[in-house]
Amino acid sequence: MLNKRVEEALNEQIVREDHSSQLYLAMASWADTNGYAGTSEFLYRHSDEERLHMLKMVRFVNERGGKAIIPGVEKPAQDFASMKQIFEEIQSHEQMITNKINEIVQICLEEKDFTTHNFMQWYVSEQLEEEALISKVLDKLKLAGEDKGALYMFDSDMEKMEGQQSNPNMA
Ligand code: OFO
Repeated sequence: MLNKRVEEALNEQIVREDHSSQLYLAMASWADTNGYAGTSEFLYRHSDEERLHMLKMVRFVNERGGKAIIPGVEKPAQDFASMKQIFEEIQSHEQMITNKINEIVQICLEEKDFTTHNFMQWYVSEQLEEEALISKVLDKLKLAGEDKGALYMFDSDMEKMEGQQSNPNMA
């Protein structure tokens, strides 16, 4: 059976992964309707990835004899001032997620749940990749500044920009 404290921590993380997916979907929709077609593709993909993170955790909790609680949909912000605001928000959101993932790893150690500790390492590496990716995007945005031509180039680059390299193994 899954340790109760670990199960609760994982269920709280399921809510956060779901919320991340919705938040990035709202950002994708904003970008799509504000002339940033390339960036919207990047954000749609990112939203899908977050949903996979949630599903991976749901399956794990259930496989280990716990019960995954499926959260309701919380309406995220719908309007953003600029691309810079979007990516700064993603950066601080992902930093918060990294802290939460680390807290779960700590709980696993305290409860001596080494199986979940092992499972969580995938999320630890994923966060490392995501934070590196977002800071790369922010560097590009800073270089572009307010220049319309540079922002146009940025947007078309984003369409091709890879998301996470690792594949969320659902098995
Ligand atoms: Fe980037 O948040 Fe999922 O893990």
